[in-house]
Amino acid sequence: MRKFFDSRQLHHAPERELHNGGFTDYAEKPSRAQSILAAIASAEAPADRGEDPILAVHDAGYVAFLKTAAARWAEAGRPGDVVGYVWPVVGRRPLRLERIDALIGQYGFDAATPITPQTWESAYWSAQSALAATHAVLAGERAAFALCRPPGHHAGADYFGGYCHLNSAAIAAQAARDAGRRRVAILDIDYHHGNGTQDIFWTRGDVFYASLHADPATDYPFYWGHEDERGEGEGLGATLNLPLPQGTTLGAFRTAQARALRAISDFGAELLVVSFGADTYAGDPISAFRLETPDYAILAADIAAAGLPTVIVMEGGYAVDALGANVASLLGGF
Ligand code: OKP
Ligand code: ZN
Repeated sequence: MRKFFDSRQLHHAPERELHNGGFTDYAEKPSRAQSILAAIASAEAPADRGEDPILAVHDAGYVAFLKTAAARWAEAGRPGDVVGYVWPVVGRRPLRLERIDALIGQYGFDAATPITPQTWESAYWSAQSALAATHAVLAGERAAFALCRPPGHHAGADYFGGYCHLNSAAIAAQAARDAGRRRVAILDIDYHHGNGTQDIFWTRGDVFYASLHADPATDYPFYWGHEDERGEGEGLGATLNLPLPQGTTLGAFRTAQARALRAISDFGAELLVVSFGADTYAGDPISAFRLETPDYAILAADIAAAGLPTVIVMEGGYAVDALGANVASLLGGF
């Protein structure tokens, strides 16, 4: 299987994150990618397809914000990483906002995703890795892997959060649509609900979003991923949320995944994007499912049996020492 990664994806390295009222090391660290690289032996550098495929998903004002946030922060005399503290809870509308703190609230939804001077560069190449894998599959590969880091599934068209800035899975799905695939499905098996991906395709009937994740009643991102969220308008029925309780092991996870795969097949998808998070692993430091390393091979074999051209995009997974083995298990099983 072809695999894609650009070393510039290592540059984004926030110093710390707000966690339970104090500060801890940033969980989404560059060593995650190094653990995966060591386990998959080699990865190709992606081509540079420019900003157009990113702007096919993301708002231009938001992209301009991501590129300039760190410089504006420094201009305001602030040391360290960009972090917000105020959010427009009643809804967002276009406003003429000047202060960096106001923009962070406008374009973000949590305080645990600091932006650094290298964030744009790393997110850009993460998206390019997803595009490279997508174009490999469009050109006839059965499957390809994008080592996306930073991850993407919490990022919406015009907001960051949950360690995510550009939504690589959504960018991949949109690129497949623009290349003529009429129906595309995204299967999100990260521990967390991919609220950004869901939001991007919420009113669209051409991209199906199915997610297995920890019940948002107990787990981040809390406000999205509940069972009754099914899409709207032309997208009604093209969103499927399957929340699972903390403590979930392979049996229940596999049953839910089979349900998602049946829905994807009924939808008539021509191409599949898998948002893969290894934070469902029993040893994950920020999550509470109980999957084991060999389980990923079983899940991957079930996905492969759906018979669709498949782009596998990396999302979360924070047990750094086991991360490479978990990814290798998934790719091997596929
Ligand atoms: C990203 B992905 C506060 C906890 C914030 C954010 C989790 C983001 C997960 N320290 N947790 O879906 O793996
Ligand atoms: Zn996650």
